[in-house]
Amino acid sequence: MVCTFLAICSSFSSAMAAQRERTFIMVKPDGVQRGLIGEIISRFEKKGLKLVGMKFMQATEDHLRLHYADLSSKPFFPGLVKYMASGPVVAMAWEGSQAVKYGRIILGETHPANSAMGTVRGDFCVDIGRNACHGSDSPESGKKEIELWFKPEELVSWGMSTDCWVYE
Ligand code: DAT
Ligand code: MG
Repeated sequence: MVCTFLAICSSFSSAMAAQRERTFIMVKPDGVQRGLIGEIISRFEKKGLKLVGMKFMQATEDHLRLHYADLSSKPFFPGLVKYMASGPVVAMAWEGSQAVKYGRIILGETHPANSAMGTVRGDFCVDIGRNACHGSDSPESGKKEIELWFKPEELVSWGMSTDCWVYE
């Protein structure tokens, strides 16, 4: 029995490596202030995604201008950068099959009003400018954002023992 289980788990690991994707998830200053760190992390854990990087930090406005560079022409950009630098955030890298897509589903739509109950933004947020969390919108931005927020040595490659119960 134990041997069968180990065999399934070890045959899985090479298949899993091939479909690995990473997303950058952040608990924003309002999420931290409102005590939502544990709640948000918990939803990613329960989904079956794997945490590969995490830090509690206060980002500078310069760093956030880089993070949100694509939005620099938007009228809300200066306010967004100021608010994001106003308090600590939790920066995280999560890994798994379709991690970017699942991350966006867990967090909900950009505007909480369009977010289904059961999503973070649908359950806990009201205004678009206080939507508690960030999630990468494509595998490419996931890679770019993780490189912006983490040094390579801050990311951990590890085998999660439940992987063979999450992936077939
Ligand atoms: P998302 O965070 O869902 O990827 P986005 O990348 O378009 O959304 O925008 C980044 C953040 O900027 C978003 O989480 C909240 C803020 N934002 C977006 N549109 C806004 C608007 N029209 N007014 C105020 N803030 C806005
Ligand atoms: Mg975005």
